[in-house]
Amino acid sequence: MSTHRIAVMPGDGIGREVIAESMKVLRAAEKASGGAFTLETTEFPWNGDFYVKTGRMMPEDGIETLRGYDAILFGAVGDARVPEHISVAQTILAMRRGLDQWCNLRPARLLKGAPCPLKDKQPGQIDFVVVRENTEGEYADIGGNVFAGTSNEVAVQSAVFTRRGCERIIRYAFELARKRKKEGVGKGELISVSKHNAQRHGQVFWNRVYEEIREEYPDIRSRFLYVDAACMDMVRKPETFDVLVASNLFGDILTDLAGVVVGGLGIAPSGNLNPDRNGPSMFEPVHGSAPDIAGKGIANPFAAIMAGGMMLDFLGATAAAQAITRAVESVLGDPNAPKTPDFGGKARTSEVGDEIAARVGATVAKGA
Ligand code: GGG
Repeated sequence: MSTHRIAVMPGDGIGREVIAESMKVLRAAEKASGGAFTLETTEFPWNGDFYVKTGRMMPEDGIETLRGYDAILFGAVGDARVPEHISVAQTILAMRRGLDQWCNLRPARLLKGAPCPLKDKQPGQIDFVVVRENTEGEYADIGGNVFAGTSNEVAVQSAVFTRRGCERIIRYAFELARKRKKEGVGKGELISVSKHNAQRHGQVFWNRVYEEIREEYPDIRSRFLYVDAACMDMVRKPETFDVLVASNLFGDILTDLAGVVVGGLGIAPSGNLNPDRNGPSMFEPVHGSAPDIAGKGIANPFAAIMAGGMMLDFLGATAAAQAITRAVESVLGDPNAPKTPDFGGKARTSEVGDEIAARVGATVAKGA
């Protein structure tokens, strides 16, 4: 039996509501595994309330505390009382950098029952993954302001591209394309997203590293797309995508679009991976705290539940992770199953979570 120690950080807004459902489903999977694995959880109330009380989003030793866990399940960040550049920097960006979660994996799969905004796209037709560089690039905390508050004010924000950072993320993406091809889910194709025509230092470097690494993967068809062309093709012909690799900012923007293309951010999960496994990885829905619907009990929990499934998969509880995927697909594809308003239903967040948990309980395989 394996024991996985999980740090649970619901965060702000709807993060609390959807993480409660994710935990419900994880517990159902744990129970149904018949003791194959257990989850030992600790909840950390590090969020906007914590900031109001202490002046920080997490304690000074927060990252060191989290380092002692096998994985982190995170909800959302965003509280009107905290400047957004502070709340994001002191939570998700701090975890990604501090715990070397250098790979942000964001799958986009069009499932039966998901409200795809594109005409004529069928379930199963869209299935791609964006591999987002997660610790440097445009989100590196380098820059400053001078002459603040005057008409001469200057703000400088630098993007950082290191050889180590670019090589490891691009190589990871090629390996993923190879794995997906072997498993029969991918076409064996990789697109490197860049903007090297306009950003002639960092992005030219990114592209050069990509050109070098693609030589190692003659079995994978690869090409580059400028980020603007990648946005257009994600709308026009997302079925042509398999694996995309992009810098931090481009990956962030592209994956909101990807989420919407396959039904909305309510169904977009994400894994912030430390592939070297020398620190915990963090799993979260792509969506933020959605203050407009927070506390109403109508947030869509699919993304957070799927993020929980990604976490189990990363921890090696493969059968349980697959059971969560099957339960999500079965609830989503069932016109009579509860759905939240963003998916055209009238159900509450907890009703959707109950239904998925019940179906996980019914289908999880022993031995996870
Ligand atoms: N659950 C993810 C979340 O709260 N995201 C808010 C956000 O601003 N994310 C920026 C990012 O993922 O880099």
